[in-house]
Amino acid sequence: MRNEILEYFRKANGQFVSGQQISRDLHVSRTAIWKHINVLKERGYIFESSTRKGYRLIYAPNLLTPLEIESALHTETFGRHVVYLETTSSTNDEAKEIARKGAEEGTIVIAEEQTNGHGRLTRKFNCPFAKGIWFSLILRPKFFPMEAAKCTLLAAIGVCRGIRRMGLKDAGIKWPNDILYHGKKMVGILTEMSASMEKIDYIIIGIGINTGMKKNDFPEEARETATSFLNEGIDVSRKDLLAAVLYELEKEYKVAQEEGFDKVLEDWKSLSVTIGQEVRVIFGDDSYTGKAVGIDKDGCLLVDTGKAVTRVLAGDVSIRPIDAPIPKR
Ligand code: BT5
Repeated sequence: MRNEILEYFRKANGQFVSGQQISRDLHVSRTAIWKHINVLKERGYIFESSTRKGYRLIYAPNLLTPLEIESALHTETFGRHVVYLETTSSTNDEAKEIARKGAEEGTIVIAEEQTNGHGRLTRKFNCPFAKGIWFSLILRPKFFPMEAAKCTLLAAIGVCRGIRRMGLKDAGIKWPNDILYHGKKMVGILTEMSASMEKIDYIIIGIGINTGMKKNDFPEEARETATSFLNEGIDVSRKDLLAAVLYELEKEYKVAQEEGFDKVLEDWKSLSVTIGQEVRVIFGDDSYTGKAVGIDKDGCLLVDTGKAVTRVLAGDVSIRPIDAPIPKR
């Protein structure tokens, strides 16, 4: 209902509308409207009210309602269906739920706030209200299940290009799933899949991009290693950023389908900040060091330890010695 009320005010184009009129057109009580308007005010919307004329919307904050998203989109299918939630535990969980029920490819679930955003394993990902873009994209690719891991690579390319377009020209990909800016984590990506042996049912690509995060919004262990657009001096429009990311994601997804993964790997390498660096590979309690020399056709990182070249299928990689080289343009 709150979205409908907002849409109503937007259509009024800054003109006053009376509570009575809204109540009649939307079939809700005037008290309910008043309560919704108060919540919207708490969310940063500014209304002017007049006892004679009613209310008019004079300022809408930088939120990601379906209407805002639609006004910025330039994709064919990605983001054309939006499930918008002010708050949820995790958009990946919501997306799984609706994918199971048949939600179509390209649908996104987006939330202003996640109360239990997750990273890989059991790690948490902090997602406070409107301080980032927290969303999940549903894909139903024709790839074989064993190729699904490559969707993370594809997603990283799309997101990296999207955030470069919005001013962070030096953003680069750290294998396998982070986007760094000058060595600091700007984006986390979590890919999850449901598949049988022969066929992928759906893939959920969960993406968290830090826009207005300040130091204290990050978990303590990430305060020195994470960043946001705001931290980097850019007051980014969240809807334009989302639109740019979805556009680039859709483009790279087409590349994967039409030209195959060789081209995706090539694109990934051109945006990588991992290859060529001394790295530490951390896998559970074990770790070893070496030089990242490439990725193979399955998307595994190749690390030359001096004795052999190992294939890293999963795990964490930290880049030494400064865990943060400035990527080459
Ligand atoms: C990731 O995991 O980076 C994947 C994060 C994916 C989040 C999106 S948001 C939408 C969707 N819904 C979800 O529930 N998840 C996805 P990983 O590589 O495991 O990194 C997790 C680590 O990043 C944590 O242990 C923290 O140290 C750090 N961290 C937590 N919040 C952060 C933030 N906002 N920005 C940067 N780093 C953060």
